[in-house]
Amino acid sequence: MNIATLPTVSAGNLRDAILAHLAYSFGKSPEAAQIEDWRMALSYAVRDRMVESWFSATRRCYEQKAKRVYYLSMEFLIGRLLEDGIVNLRLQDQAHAALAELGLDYHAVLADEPDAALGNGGLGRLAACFLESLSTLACPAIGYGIRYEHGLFRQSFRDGRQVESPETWLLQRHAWEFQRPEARYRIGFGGEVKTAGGNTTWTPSEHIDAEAFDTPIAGWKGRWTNTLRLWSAKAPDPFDLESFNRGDFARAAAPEALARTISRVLYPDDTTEQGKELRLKQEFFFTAAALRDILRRFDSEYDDLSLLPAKVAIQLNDTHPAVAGPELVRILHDERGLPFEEAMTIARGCLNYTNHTLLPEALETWHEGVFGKLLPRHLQIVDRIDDAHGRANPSRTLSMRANHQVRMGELSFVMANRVNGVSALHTGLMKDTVFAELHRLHPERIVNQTNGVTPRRWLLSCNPRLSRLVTDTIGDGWVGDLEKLRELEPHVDDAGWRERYAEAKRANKAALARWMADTQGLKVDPQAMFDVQIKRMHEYKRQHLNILEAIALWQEISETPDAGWTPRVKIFAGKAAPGYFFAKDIIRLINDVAKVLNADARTRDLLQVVFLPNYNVTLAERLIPAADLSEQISTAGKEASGTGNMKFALNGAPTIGTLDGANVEIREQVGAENFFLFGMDAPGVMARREVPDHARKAIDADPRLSRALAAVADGTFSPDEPGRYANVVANLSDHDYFLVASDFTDYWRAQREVDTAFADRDRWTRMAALNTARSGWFSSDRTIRGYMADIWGAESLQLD
Ligand code: NBG
Repeated sequence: MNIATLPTVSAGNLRDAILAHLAYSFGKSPEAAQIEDWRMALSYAVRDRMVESWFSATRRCYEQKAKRVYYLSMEFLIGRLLEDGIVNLRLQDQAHAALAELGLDYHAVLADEPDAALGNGGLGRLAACFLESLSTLACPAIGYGIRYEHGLFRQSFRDGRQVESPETWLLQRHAWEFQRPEARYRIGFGGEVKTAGGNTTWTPSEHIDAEAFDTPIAGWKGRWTNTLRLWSAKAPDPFDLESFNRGDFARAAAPEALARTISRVLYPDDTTEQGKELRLKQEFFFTAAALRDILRRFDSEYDDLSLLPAKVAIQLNDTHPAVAGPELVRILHDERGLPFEEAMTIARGCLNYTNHTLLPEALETWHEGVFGKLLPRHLQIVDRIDDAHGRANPSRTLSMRANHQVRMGELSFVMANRVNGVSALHTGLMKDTVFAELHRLHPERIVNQTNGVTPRRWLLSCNPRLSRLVTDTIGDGWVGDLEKLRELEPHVDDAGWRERYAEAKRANKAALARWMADTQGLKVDPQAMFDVQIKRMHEYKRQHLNILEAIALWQEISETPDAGWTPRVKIFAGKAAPGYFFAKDIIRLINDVAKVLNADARTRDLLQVVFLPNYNVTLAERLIPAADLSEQISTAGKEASGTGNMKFALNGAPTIGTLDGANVEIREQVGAENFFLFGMDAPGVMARREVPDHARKAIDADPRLSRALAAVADGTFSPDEPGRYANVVANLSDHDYFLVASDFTDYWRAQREVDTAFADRDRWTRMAALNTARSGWFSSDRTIRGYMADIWGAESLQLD
């Protein structure tokens, strides 16, 4: 069949396509089909519609000899894809109708899809938003990552404690990937390096094959489709027949099992030493496979390697793919015979690096023992790169090879054409702190690209009620050009329009309350303020500041229940890395506090606390449209950007937050009067840390804080084990690196301002609506345009 002749989609032919796939792709009759079969059949029918633009995009790239962008990332937190596809192809009405004709509920079918949790948090979700924007902008691009069999662990609670179990998204059938057995590369590890006659050769001692799985990513209106290519690890010789014939079945199967470990699990961040070597293997595995693939494609079009920087832009998403530097130099020098300096120059012309955190513990380093054992040739090349850089910059004092470590941040910086931060504040701090010296040597290299989020997922599809109102008001041009939301501003003055805006939020809240009742057995009042903090659990994000404020509020409400309090439901969600015990204590504390507060008949109509398990993209899509207040309360200087903050503002939840990450730019955009600012700024934080006993002083100065901490310490929330939180209390009283105590008083003040503002519902609706109208700048389309112009030198290809 000529795919170009697929008819335009009506509900009728979508229904026929679903039935055809049900029969011919899955061998099921409608009578026998389970929900998963229907979901797969619908997905295939939708996927068919992407293939045409996928082929034409590829063709266009080759015809125009376009520069391609390659986004290398350990994580792509793509979540569910079916609705994304339906929305971007604008098949919602047809899909609803087709399923209805088949006697099926649209939402139930969509909800059957597993949430592909192939990331920890913001870094991975950003990569997923970027892929969608790259397609929307018709920028030729491929995302490269790992096809983890087990994504981020599944979280549940037992007695309030986090329990982890394996994520098994691939146990269900996955509709979106195309296996590419022909795209398979052999990746080496270990072994030895020999130099003879001026040539160096690396002979690895171990090999693992990387096999490609491609997922099409359709942009808005389905006009352009790029590829997400994920690598799966396979043994070169899957089966040892000799052992099998001897009856040693375990040994016979061992090569495959061993190889597969490489793509088996996504590492939770912030964990400790265990698995370090395996993680380095993962990093090299996917990076090396991506580079081979990139060069194969380049070789098929060009025969002059000096053209590489003009045709290839590689983005290193954090330092995880930093071995791309030495690996590309190795290929160009050892395998292709270019002089070392030239190999370095070409590699540097292609590579760019995004830094996503300044937290010292998150800046990757590898001990030279491990690095040299797995990648002996690369260690030599790193040293040569470092020498060359040192010679070219004699005033340099730093090296990428300090204390027997290989420092991936420095390596990435030195090997990059451009280095970018992810918000204005973060980029400034990069220049002043971790990369101060490199910035002095290369003042043109660091650029800022403030993060963004895709409006297709984070407004159009997750919040249909608000989207409908926006489209009714200003037309649907905002979906592809989010800055158009500004056109809503004049309507904010119209009381009737504000009522419609408020109605959308009320309906979203009622839906969330129903869902919480049905699935979690929780009863919450949808009239109350929904105050939401959802993100990975980390001390710098300060979920403990939030729960301490809840405790203090509860204590105060108990004393004066009739003081006109604004009813609130505090909603938390987030996973703690399994080895991060302090963060796990905070989860347990929040659950313990929730138990006591929610059982208190005197206060529970005014204050409730809820911790929803297993935070993921799907849960975020459910919570954000129903939020009234967005908690973005990190210690200033620690949150590189945040992207949840943007999603909340866009969906009409004003922020209570510090001057950190992209909060700063959100406040500029939405207006200071529509943002609840509190706390120290980044310089204030640094100064405060120098004050001896800063935590004690803050606690002594604030009776509310002292009383809240005392309740945690005396077992009010853990009567069966009063000392359970001794460690948390000690940390906050003595050390308090993240300045929870020092920011508490101002946080309390800002929260009471929130109460007052929320009590005047019309005022609140105005603030919320202005947040929506002024968040257009946070589209990832704007961010990607910035990368294309300032980092990649890539162009949008003409769309018909
Ligand atoms: C995270 C930051 C966030 C930021 C995302 C995306 C890492 C290492 N960093 O603030 O903590 O929004 O990256 O840039 O996950």
